[in-house]
Amino acid sequence: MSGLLSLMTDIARSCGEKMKKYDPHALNTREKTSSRDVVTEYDTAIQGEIINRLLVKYPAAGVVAEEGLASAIPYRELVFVIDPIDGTMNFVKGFSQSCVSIGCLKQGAPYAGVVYNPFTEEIFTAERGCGAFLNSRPIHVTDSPLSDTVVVFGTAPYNSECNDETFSKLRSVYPRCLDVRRMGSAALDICSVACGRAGLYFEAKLSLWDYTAAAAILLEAGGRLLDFEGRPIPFRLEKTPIIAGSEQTILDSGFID
Ligand code: LIP
Repeated sequence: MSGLLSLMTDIARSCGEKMKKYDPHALNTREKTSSRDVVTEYDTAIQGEIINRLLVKYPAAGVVAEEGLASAIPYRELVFVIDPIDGTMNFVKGFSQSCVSIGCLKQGAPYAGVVYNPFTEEIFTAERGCGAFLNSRPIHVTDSPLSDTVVVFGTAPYNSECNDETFSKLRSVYPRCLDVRRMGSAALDICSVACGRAGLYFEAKLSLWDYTAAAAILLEAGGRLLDFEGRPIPFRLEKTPIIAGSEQTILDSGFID
């Protein structure tokens, strides 16, 4: 494991451990754009720690982060893309599907990613050309057809204009798979596809920090990451639809003409 991935992994682990010490009944939260879009004291504190520790080692790197550092992608060779707690609503409500997500773009493309769920003690890691791992064991997307897999999806709760498209896709894919799940963390959902636990993931509107770390893991696990038109994801700040799967499960979904 390179020094970069090792640092990202150490930081994700130590910040994840802090998440486990919280009391969901005594959590300071604040609404951002709506009651569905909240931030907690932990999101802010964890984001600060991640950025400080990364920039000590990589002072020339750029940073994009969900809480207040999302206005531009710095023009740097390395850019860290951080979601301090992905699955914030799960964290607030006491569901165990939330994670620390630290991604790294190199010349604008996914280079490395760490996604750590401290509640299940599952850490997904990857670096370009070195494979993808779950708790240090190699992972790969499923080689099954969609009909033999579970599909995970997101409901884009910050963007109600996506409801019709989301539930129309859900209705069309449901008969083509074993069952569906809405787990509440895009990063963990994409990692579930990377390790073959799920066959496909889709969501109509995601931010760069929701998927960058998991994208590096998915691509190293032999998966594909596309938008709803079948185009590669450009890794820019504009929100985008995401489909994650194997070549076969994406074809089987019927989402891409
Ligand atoms: C969340 C994603 C989830 C999506 C939500 C939100 P957050 O990230 O993980 O899949 O449906 O709209 O983007 O806000 O918890 O970091």
